[in-house]
Amino acid sequence: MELNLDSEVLKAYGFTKENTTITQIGTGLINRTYLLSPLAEEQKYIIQQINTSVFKSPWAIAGNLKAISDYLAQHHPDYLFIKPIPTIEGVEMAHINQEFWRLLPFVPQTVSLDVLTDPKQAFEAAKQFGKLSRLLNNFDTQTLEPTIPGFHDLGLRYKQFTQALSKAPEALKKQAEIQIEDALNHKYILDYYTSYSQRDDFPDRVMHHDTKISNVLLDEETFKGVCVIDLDTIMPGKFISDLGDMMRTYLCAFSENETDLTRIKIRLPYFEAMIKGYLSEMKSILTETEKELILFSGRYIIYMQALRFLTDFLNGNIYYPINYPTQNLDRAKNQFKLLSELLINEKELQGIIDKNQ
Ligand code: GN1
Ligand code: MG
Repeated sequence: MELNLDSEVLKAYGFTKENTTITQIGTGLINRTYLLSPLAEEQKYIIQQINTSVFKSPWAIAGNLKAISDYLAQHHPDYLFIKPIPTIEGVEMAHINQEFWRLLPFVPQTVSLDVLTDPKQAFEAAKQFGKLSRLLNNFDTQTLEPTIPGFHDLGLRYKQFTQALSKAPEALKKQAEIQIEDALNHKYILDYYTSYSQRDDFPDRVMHHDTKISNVLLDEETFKGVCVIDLDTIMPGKFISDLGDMMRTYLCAFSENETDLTRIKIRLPYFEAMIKGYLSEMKSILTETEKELILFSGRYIIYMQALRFLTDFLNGNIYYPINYPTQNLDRAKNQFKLLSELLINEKELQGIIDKNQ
């Protein structure tokens, strides 16, 4: 595989192509990630290029991580927060040839999973994300800059969908006819969200915003949660973002790329484990309104992700990389199926929430 990593970037961190081995890792859709192993060191590193068409102000990411890391070092010094290692010149990122790169320590004796195969993993992951928000409960969210403005603003995502729809070629609209219907028919989810968003006891919290299982490191032997990673989208948000994205990605045994929709089913034991893990950290700080919205978080995020994939398909696939022309449409179909499975199971899911509150 060709290595798109300029030796100047390595030099900024004191490495060369000769004294390291570098392999591409990770399944993220947005940033390019490599494992860097210096020949003369035990410690390994992650070196990552920030996608600046998605993250338009990379310095905002660096500033947020610094503010959070300083706060945690002062108030919760034992917490493992993976922050970037500065360049030799003491800068948070290497800015070379219009590209932004950062170096992170690789946490030894940990694994990151692509799929969950045991509800205990859902418990551990949910606990880690809950813990981060709980430890930052008294941190002033106003000091953080949104790294993607309106990232989880469902109103904005709906608007982007309708704009894409108004501009899309007829052929694409025809191909996506059913999913467009789905998007319009579920608009009540947006209306419900809007009716809550101005409530006083629905605070902004520090949210991770991308709580898929591969963003948690687990101990390679015990499978206990160690820390969370992929911190670009840490910014102020509503608590339904993290919990909802866990519902979206933990409850089904197959990912958003699965095209056999008969496989898209909800796994109740994973839901229970996830709720237990999340509430073990967050229960004491959630407000009454937030508690009311625990179940809703699933609808909110799954619907939003379906809209985002569908929008990108209608826009001609300008955001999410694809392996074949209709992949974003297939992803949208998958997410709408997941949404309908969620809706079918909601009564049971609410019962599980009530039991654990
Ligand atoms: C993107 O690149 P990755 O996989 O970490 C996206 C998330 C989506 C996810 C869907 C910045 O995350 O919001 O949920 O794809 N991140 C951004 O797979 O848009
Ligand atoms: Mg991510």
